[in-house]
Amino acid sequence: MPAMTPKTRAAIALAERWGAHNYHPLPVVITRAKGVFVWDVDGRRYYDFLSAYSALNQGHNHPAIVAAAKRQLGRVALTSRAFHNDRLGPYLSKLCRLARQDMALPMNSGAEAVETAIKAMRLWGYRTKRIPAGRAKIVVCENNFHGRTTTIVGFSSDPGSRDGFGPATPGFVAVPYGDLRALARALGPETAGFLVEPIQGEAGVILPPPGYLKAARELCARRRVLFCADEIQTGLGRTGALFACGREKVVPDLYVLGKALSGGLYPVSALVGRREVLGLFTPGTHGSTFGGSPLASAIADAALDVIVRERLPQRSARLGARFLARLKTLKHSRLIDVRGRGLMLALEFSVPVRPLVVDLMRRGLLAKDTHENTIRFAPPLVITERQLDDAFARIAAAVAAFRA
Ligand code: IF1
Repeated sequence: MPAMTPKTRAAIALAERWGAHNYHPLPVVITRAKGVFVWDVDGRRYYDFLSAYSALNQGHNHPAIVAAAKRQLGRVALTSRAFHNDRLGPYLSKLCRLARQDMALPMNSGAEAVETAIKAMRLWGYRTKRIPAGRAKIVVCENNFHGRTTTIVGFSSDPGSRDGFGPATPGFVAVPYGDLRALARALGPETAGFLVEPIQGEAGVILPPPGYLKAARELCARRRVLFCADEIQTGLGRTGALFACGREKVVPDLYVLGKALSGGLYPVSALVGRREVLGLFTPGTHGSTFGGSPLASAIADAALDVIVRERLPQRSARLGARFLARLKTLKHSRLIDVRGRGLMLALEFSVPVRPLVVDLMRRGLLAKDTHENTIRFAPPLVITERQLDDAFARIAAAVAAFRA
């Protein structure tokens, strides 16, 4: 560990004393941010190569999103859905047009939107597919990450996420990620939906075999099973397209979105999809106090505008290809894989990378290890070529100095 300054040490000690220890953060205390940079309490600047797990695709405190939020705070922040508000309609119509879908249901956190997707798929299963009451199944993938609620962790294959929180909600079947034959075997008359990440994030930036998503989508259509893409992390430009599904010309029945939907200013998530599914919700069957609030709607509306106006998916594709090519030039005896799509990239080593992560922090770049041996790089998509090259130089120096 690098020597901590008194300011940093005191800030960490206070949070550790009063906060539950459900995280193991890097020993850096951030006090402000702008674009691709954050500053700690001692005034040191860092590149943010985590982007709050892709919630900051538009960069920290994007001026257009901050302005929209301030404008809305001067008017009305929250109405509840017991009344209409004048910001929800414009936002949802923009979101649906962009996603080329019929309807959206606004929620707050990613996990809540995944829960909404599960309810929607079950409802469709009973009402439309006529699955006998209480029998609906949802097929998920091994090594998935969809959030932290009791139902979601119940179908996780990660003991750290799942164990100690049972009993698990029934009705989920897991198949290996990327395995079409296993998926074909798992889909049956009682299957309502297939929930999948187009690229598995938490599992370590795992790309499915080429053609998998397309074939899985077609298989679901043939078997009358809903195809639901969790694009909370991969969506909204991160992987070099508006949606990772789009890179494979796949149009799901349902998208789950979150994170960058607000550009990081506020928790905003949504389930976006076909009327045949979302149209089944009726008053009283689902909801949220804050979901679709005027403030959330104004922020998300502006966050979507930034993605389109600044052509962030195209930027991510171009800069991601450049960055991946550079990462592939790195030589290290313990480096076993370099992979990614757009600006969602990873280096996999055969040894734990925490020392590399800590060294990168010393060199002014924040990134995070996942599954011990993999380091993930996901800068804000607004990063410039020069910044990316400067960041690469720091990564190259840290990798060269990395003694496992
Ligand atoms: C944490 C990972 C990322 C997600 C997908 C749903 C959610 C997430 C595909 C839930 C959230 C997060 C949450 C964060 C760590 C993180 C993560 F390392 F676990 F895998 F991004 F890479 N679907 N991902 O990635 O969204 O309810 O959190 O808004 O600390 O748990 P949420």
